[in-house]
Amino acid sequence: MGSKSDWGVMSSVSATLDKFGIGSENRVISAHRAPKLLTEYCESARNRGIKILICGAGLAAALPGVAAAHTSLPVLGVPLEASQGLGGMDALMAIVQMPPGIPVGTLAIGKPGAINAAMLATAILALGDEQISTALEKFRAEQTQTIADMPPPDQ
Ligand code: RP5
Repeated sequence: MGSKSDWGVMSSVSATLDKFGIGSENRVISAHRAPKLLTEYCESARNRGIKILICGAGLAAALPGVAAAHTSLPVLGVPLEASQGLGGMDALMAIVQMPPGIPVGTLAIGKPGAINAAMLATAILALGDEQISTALEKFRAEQTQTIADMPPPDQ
């Protein structure tokens, strides 16, 4: 994430991955404030065994795009609502409009996007991992059952 101030939302990423037994590391690395650190991190990620990068940032959110420029690993971007910003639309526009050839899978603004970035990463990893695939299918079936079991609202 681009700042420690993003953690309130981005903590949902590792919390969601934990449910599927997927390990993760959480780092604050700003594309604008620590560009060299970001380059080093992204360039070494694959050799350290990292499979997917999930980047959350607010304001002029360059983090996911610059990360994608430095690695061919899948990069998922979560636009965040920063306190001095434009409600997250600023970050959404910055993250979603990548030039062709350098993709960032862009999720929804804020917590729903953070959770779904982890869910999407889980689905990608499930393609090559039976245990994760089974855990994901179980989660989806239970989620569906929760909706089916939901009592109708009082009229
Ligand atoms: C972005 O600027 C960060 O991702 C954060 O959402 C926003 C504000 O950062 P702070 O001023 O709170 O550190 O780079």
